[in-house]
Amino acid sequence: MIIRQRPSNPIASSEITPKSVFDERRSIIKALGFGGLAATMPAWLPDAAQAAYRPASGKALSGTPHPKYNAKVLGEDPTSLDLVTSYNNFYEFGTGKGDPHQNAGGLKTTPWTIKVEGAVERPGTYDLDDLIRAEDIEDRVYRFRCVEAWSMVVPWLGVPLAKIIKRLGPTSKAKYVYFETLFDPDQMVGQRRQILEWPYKEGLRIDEAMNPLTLFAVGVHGEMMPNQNGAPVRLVVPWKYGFKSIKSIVLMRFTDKQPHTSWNDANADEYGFYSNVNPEVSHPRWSQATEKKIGVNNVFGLPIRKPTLKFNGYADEVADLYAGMDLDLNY
Ligand SMILES: Nc1nc2c(c(=O)[nH]1)N[C@H]1C(S)=C(S)[C@@H](COP(=O)(O)O)O[C@H]1N2
Ligand SMILES: [Mo]
Repeated sequence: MIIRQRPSNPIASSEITPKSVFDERRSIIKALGFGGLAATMPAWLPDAAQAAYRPASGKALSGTPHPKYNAKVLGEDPTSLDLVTSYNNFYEFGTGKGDPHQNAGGLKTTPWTIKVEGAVERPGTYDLDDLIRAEDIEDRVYRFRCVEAWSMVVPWLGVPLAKIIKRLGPTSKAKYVYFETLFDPDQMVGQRRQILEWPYKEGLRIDEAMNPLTLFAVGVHGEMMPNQNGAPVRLVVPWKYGFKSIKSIVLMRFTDKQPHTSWNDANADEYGFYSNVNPEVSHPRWSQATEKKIGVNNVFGLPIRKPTLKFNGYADEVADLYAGMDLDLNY
């Protein structure tokens, strides 16, 4: 459902309507199968039979297993849920790897709205539950490579971002998509300090955003996305360094110019806009040729390193996006 906004009132109706009334109205709209905007966006609104994607508490979240992006084809075991949820980067909750696990528990993720604006036919403030269709959720195991030269293997649950973007109808001016994370220092203790310029900002070229690999992820390891991993929805862009995979998204803006991004703004020499995983281009302070596999130790109990793959092993799927570009310059 789209929550219409009057230009003079930037507050979503979910915030000014008592919650019980809001929920009731939502279910009536769902039961009727239209929301007043049906005429302009028939392919968008959920039909009456559609189940909310969020399962009842305690129930597992499931997705269609991907024929190619699974552990067997990858030949690597997924990193344990325990490690995926306790070794994190989420500066809104502190800069230590254990801080998000410690500090993100209280983040309120229901209801959750995402504002869609810019060069798009159907702008508005969408309830996340209406952006995500349960039947579109896929189960995909991806390599995940942080710019700090460590990596994991993660079984995500999510919807290809292209499906969502297509329904929103980007116009010919939509050359890039810009994303923002929630800004709420009351809930996000890390935002009380100016570690980065908040809110966290990221962006993709529209063809990168529409690439079939790019996921709008809502779960991991068969569970709803844990707060420390970017609940309720975060990007997963597996051929790019981890920081491109922005967490807890509240805004998507379609633009004709390359958007600002947090890490590029903070230090453009070290973090480029593209940030494709590339063993041939060193970070100014360390090599990117190898990576430490988190949770995988040798017989001496020491972490195993392995060579980093170009585009994190996804070159077949994405190398064409950068044909003719100098990847030393466009790092
Ligand atoms: N909003 C926000 N998104 C973020 C970050 C962050 O600090 N804030 N860290 C990024 C970095 S550097 C990495 S490696 C991944 C980590 O994802 P994970 O904790 O789920 O492994 O999230 C990325 N997304
Ligand atoms: Mo990272």
